[in-house]
Amino acid sequence: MKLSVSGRASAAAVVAAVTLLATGSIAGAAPAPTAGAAAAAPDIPVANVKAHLAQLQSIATANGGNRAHGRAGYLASVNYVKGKLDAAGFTTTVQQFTSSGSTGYNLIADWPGGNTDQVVMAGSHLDSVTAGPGINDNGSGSAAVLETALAVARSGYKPTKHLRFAWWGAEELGMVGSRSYVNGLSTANRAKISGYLNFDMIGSPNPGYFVYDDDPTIEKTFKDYFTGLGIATEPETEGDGRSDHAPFKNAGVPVGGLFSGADYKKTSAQAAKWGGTVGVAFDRCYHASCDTSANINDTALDRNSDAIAYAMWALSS
Ligand code: DTR
Ligand code: CA
Ligand code: ZN
Ligand code: ZN
Repeated sequence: MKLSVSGRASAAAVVAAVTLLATGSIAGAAPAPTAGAAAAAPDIPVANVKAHLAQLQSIATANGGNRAHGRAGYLASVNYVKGKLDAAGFTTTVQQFTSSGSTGYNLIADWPGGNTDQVVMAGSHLDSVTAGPGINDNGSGSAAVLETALAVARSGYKPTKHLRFAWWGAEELGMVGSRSYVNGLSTANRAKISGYLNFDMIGSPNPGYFVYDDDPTIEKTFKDYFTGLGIATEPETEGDGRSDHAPFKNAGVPVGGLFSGADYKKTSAQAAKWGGTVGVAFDRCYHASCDTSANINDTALDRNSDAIAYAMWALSS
């Protein structure tokens, strides 16, 4: 079922809280990936990811300078992403919820095919803070997940497991959209989600390479990718409970993800392995008006985008 969400009038026409036929998780560690499929993952063109970021920047500029929950810039962001996915053959669903008196929207995109009793999900929050356009936080994750989904369509990938992609609303208000989604899943549907991969800030201008250490199988999948690039990673330790993987983890779904750093400062040991500037925050524009298209490190964005594709192929084969 395709829903177009554009403009307040049509948003009113959107059926509130469309019941998702999503499927659930298998408790315990995610199933081990097969190496062969990972080798088949395509390169994600960083130019394409940057083009999505340019669109999100334009949307913010045209809508009061932000893409925050309850503001026109957020709904315009949802419509942009949905339009690309609909054109590529995804089955999209818009889930509505209310937070702080405003209507919020999650965008869910299912790639037709694969075993729907085993669902591999990738997600990111699409909303910004009100202070700025939120290009690194979290246009970066949203654009990379979008381009990975489009790469699935371009390649005609037929995964063994079912692929689902999600863009969450109102994360900045406390993971409201993702919690609404997880709470709306039946126990059975939740038990079919074999893993949820979260991408929130993956293009920080003074980047680090952090891998979520919640699930060993998912963590190893990402670490193997970066080992192949000769890049040492660190466990992500500051984000527990601070992004959209938290509702999934609390519901027993294996989770993982990538992070390039926020307002913490890069140490000399980290600069020795990753480059960049010692004593400066990974993202000096975190939650600020300067989180614009200029607030992105292209190399980190490229590497993390490619890692998303690698993991989605490896975990769904
Ligand atoms: N992206 C931030 C939340 C956040 C802060 N540190 C981490 C580490 C890992 C994931 C997310 C975060 C926000 O949306 O405000
Ligand atoms: Ca790439
Ligand atoms: Zn934020
Ligand atoms: Zn964020």
